[in-house]
Amino acid sequence: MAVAQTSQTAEKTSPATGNGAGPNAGAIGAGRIAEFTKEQELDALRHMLLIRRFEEKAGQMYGMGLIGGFCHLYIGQEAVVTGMKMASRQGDQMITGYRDHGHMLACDMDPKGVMAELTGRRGGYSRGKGGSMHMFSLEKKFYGGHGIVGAQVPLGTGLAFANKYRGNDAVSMTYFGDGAANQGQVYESFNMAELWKLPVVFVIENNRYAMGTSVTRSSAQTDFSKRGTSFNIPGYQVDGMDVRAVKAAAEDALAWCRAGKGPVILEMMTYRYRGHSMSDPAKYRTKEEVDKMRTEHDPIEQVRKRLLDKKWASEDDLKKIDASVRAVVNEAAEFATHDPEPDVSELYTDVYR
Ligand SMILES: Cc1ncc(C[n+]2csc(CCOP(=O)(O)OP(=O)(O)O)c2C)c(N)n1
Ligand SMILES: [Mg+2]
Repeated sequence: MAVAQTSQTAEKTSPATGNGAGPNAGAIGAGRIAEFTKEQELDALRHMLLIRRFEEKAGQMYGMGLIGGFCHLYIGQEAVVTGMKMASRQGDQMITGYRDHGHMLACDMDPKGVMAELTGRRGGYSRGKGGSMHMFSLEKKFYGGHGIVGAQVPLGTGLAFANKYRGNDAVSMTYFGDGAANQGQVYESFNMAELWKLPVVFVIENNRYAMGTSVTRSSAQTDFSKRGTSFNIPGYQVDGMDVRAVKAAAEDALAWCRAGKGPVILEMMTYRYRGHSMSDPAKYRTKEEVDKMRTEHDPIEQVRKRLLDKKWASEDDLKKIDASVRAVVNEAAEFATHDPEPDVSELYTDVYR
């Protein structure tokens, strides 16, 4: 299957070494690597660039004191959510933790509404009262935005239960980190998901660190694709820096779920370039480690290079795409800076008791 194939590629290109494919390698279809057309490469580039530029701008605005509270940037991990989304269908749901801006943008949520939520303004997705970690869009099938590590995993499993109950053919894409993968509630969810054959793809974004703790310091089993073994959930390691590998794996995993075969685990081997949150000086890793990832595995650079090599785009074309993405982000930042804060009378609205 695509994932088993990509795990071989991943040995050369992936940021982390793994043990290859998961426990049931080969169970989900034949070997296949997603070759992108020109349009698909350009689509992936635009989506990943939007996330990158949005996050860079959010980092700047945080530095200017415009964003209060927590702010966890997704820079470096863009290929994961982009490849997953490219393979998904309308109606599929997405749920994740607090490193969530990229997921919202991938769900086509309005960058203005996301940025305005970061700055606590009325036009934000939670009317300026939720902030970076707490945004939702029923319309775009994005279910948050959760600050409690791992809390989204039972919720994402619940979305899958609802899909099965309603017979609507949708799949829940439930994302969590390597740190969250050590939470007890994750395994209760795995058990129910397999027992009831729920349509959920558990996407473990292994960016090698949970706050300042590396996976090798915190995890007895660092091959997260194997975490479902005792529940009979198939799991695969995927090069999460290559959007084509992610899309191929996602297609197979989503098809498996839609065929009623139950959950799948995709361990995305990825990396975050910035600190855990804006207040993290990242002293637990070397500058060389980060630089190596940026120069050798950057997900956006990989697409840019392929486009140039195949002569599907010129440097000038790529500059134009970047400029158009920057314009969207600047407009969002402008809105988020000038939109008014919520009125004091809103203090007790939208509060559930
Ligand atoms: C239940 C709970 N315990 C601890 C924390 C504090 N905390 C916030 S993020 C985090 C690390 C999680 O790392 P990981 O799951 O790898 O996700 P990443 O930040 O790398 O995306 C911790 C321990 C929390 N928010 N909730
Ligand atoms: Mg992590």
